[in-house]
Amino acid sequence: VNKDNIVTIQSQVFDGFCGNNIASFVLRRRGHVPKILNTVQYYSKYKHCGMELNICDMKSILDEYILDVSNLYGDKNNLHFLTGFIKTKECVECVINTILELKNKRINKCIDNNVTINDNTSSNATSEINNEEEYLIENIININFLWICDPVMGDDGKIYVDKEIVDVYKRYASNADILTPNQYELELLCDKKLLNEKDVIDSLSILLNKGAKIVILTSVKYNFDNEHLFVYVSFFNRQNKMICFKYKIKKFDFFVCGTGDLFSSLLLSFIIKQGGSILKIVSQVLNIMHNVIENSIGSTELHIIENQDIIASDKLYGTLVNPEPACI
Ligand code: PXL
Repeated sequence: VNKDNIVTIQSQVFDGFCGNNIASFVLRRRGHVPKILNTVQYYSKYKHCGMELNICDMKSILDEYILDVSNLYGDKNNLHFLTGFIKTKECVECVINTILELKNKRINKCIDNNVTINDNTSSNATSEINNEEEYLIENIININFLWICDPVMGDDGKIYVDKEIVDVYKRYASNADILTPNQYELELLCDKKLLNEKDVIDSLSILLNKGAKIVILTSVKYNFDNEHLFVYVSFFNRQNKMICFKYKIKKFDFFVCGTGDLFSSLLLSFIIKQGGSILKIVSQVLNIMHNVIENSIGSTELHIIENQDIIASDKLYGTLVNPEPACI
């Protein structure tokens, strides 16, 4: 039985690298055995011609998976979901319902069997918690059942999925353990332009208050700094205080879709294989991203295959960008 049960639900393209063409390679190259559901089969990320999985076909695959999960895998196996590009409202709803149904089943089973699950909502006021401990991913989310939701909707002011999906994510995305919006997606989720750090913190705080356990803004650029991008990681600590750190990243002249997909698949792998401080994990993911992007400059595609050894590695290449506290 495969203990490391990853399901990745994203787009597939004939030519190039985005969605599952990135996630399946990254996850497999890093030693995982993901189950792969392709939500669309397009020509490329630039030419969305081809086909979309219809709701009946998607439902029949996910229903079969739910049966297998309950019959074959039992309750001891970990379940990890990574969701990205889904084109239609019906399919997004189907995916979210499936994940939440499995999550509720798992929680009820744990209660029935009197198993203690990692309940991160109860704060232990008497214990002294140092900073190191409050950044441990195991203390923020339940690693045994994990949903990383990349609410893929668009980039740079342009939507590339059905517009009704915005409302679905507004209502349900905060059920995710980890949300990884880009700048435009966070603006859509919170109906707020991100012009400065206060706007970012306010928006992240809205999603955390709605129930998301960790929200990572995968990049934002400010008008007053043309040289850098900023990445933000936010969560509540056990005292229900919002923690927010930022990473200041050198901005490359490279605007190719797929960087978000590389981020989310690396993030999932590092969480499962390594765990520990979420701040360190994001530093490591950003270190790999930096190198892959730098080695892809001049191309219209991320050089995923050419950089496979960097992608597979747990080592650092070049300098690590350290997080600094954001001003809450
Ligand atoms: O990287 C997001 C993404 C995923 N899948 C498809 C895309 C894009 C962005 O353009 O076109 C098919």
